[in-house]
Amino acid sequence: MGMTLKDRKVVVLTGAGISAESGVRTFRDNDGLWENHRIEDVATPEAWVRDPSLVWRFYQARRRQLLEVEPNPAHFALAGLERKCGSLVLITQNVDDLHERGGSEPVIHMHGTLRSLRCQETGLSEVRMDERDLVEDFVLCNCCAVASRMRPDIVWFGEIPLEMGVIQREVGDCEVFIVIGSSGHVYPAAGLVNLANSNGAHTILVNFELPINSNDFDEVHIGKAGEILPELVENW
Ligand code: BV8
Repeated sequence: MGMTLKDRKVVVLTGAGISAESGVRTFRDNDGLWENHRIEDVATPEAWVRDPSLVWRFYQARRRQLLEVEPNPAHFALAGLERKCGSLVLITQNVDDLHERGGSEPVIHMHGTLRSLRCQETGLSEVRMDERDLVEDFVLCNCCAVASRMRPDIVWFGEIPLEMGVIQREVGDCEVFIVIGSSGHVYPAAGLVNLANSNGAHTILVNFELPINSNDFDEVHIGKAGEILPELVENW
């Protein structure tokens, strides 16, 4: 079964599926709806201008949920894999902090993070997870003379993902590229497997079901990440 990852240069990309067993909803649960809104319609700069309180409610609910969820065996298995490989770069599309809490360090959050908020005037991000930061009202920045409304520190649809330079360099230069828990719908994340293939990397997918880009992978393991990843990591 495949190569051992010892002494290999490994890049891992995770999606919502790796946090599913922690109780964090994936984007495709409930057909990708939240309060009957398509998430693509709520997670956009236009929605933030059009109906800021709707968008704020969506993110405050998910930020508050961070206080109630725990990493699952898949997060811990990944932290264990870091110790086995020559080098491991972890990139996530997820905005929760479960990789960090599962022992992974550092984590590249290409779509931002729920724990921090961003000042719209200065662009400064700050972790804001105290009770007073998790309320229905908007939260104001500490960095401007006249405090301004902070926005979720999230890459919305239509916005440019973070750290794309680092990501393209690492994916373009790795020996093994592993995708865990992603439906392969959202670009540019979903296209990274093609970059890995073009540089001759061995590409592995771990997912609950066959995603639309499953043909792009050399090796596919279907199952719940919390159940099958620990065993896969044992054998890697
Ligand atoms: C960009 C933060 C240009 C939000 C996210 C029209 C206008 C503007 C843009 C576009 C457009 N049409 C298309 C685009 C591009 C767009 C895009 O791809 N849209 C899609 C909908 C078609 N992309 C963008 O806008 C991106 N920006 O293109 O800028 C650019 C690009 C490159 C360089 C320069 C400029 C920005 C995209 C980022 C959007 N923000 N997140 C938030 O979290 O609130 S994306 C968001 O959705 C998540 O972060 C995640 O990335 C994505 C959902 O994907 P998944 O993680 O895969 O989750 P999903 O639920 O879909 O799948 C879960 C999978 O897990 C399933 O397969 C399931 O079977 C599996 N699973 C479930 N349980 C388990 C499991 N697997 C294992 N174990 C389990 N237990």
